[in-house]
Amino acid sequence: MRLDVVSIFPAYLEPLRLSLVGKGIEAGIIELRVHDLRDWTSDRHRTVDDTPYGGGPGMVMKPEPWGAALDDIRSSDPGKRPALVIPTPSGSVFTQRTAESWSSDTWLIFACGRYEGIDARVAAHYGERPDWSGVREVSIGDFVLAGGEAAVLVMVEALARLQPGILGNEESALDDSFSGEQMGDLVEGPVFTKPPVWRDRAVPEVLLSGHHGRIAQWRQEQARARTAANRPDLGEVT
Ligand code: JBZ
Repeated sequence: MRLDVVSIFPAYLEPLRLSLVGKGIEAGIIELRVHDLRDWTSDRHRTVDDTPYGGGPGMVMKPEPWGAALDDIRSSDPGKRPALVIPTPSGSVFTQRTAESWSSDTWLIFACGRYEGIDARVAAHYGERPDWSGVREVSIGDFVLAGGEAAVLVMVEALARLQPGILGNEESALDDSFSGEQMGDLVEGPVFTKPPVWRDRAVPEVLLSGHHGRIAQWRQEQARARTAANRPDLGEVT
């Protein structure tokens, strides 16, 4: 899977070279290219923003650097059609279902907005380009970020761990909270490791019992209790 990220803060994306995503890059499963939008400006001040038409607070990202950057990056592989991903608080919510659906895409180009966002003609234009595979405006949740970079870190990690060969343990991707049908729509319960007693707290005895049926039942009860307490929105727990 090829991933390109365009940002005015390319250093923000450096953490993607670490840990699980970094392993995927080193293994050749993920090809990550990060670009500085200012490389596609032509004025002395490398300007990427301007005042909003119609008035209002803040600044808006100019369309020309975006058009030049996206056309250039797209032309680096005429053999496949990329989708343009634009993180924005007004987009649809990116969920585990979204990650699953995107995980088999061959090429995603992420456009990180700053200020009040990107001139809307950029999304409109690439949405009509036959050599692109559509525009996806997404938000990672109901809070406001200062720009799209942190959202891209989140989305790329969610996509990377779904790539075949990245997790190592193919089971753990399926077992996690939200991952799918495994436990119904429940979050995971508590986990424990050695030592068996720590600061007077013992590991629940059922987990030491070796009785796999009782352990599975206990874990499901714990998951239900946690879901009811922390995530009542996930639907009635029976
Ligand atoms: C997001 C201007 O760029 C932004 C600003 C806020 C923001 C995003 C992009 S993406 N918030 C979110 O996913 O919540």
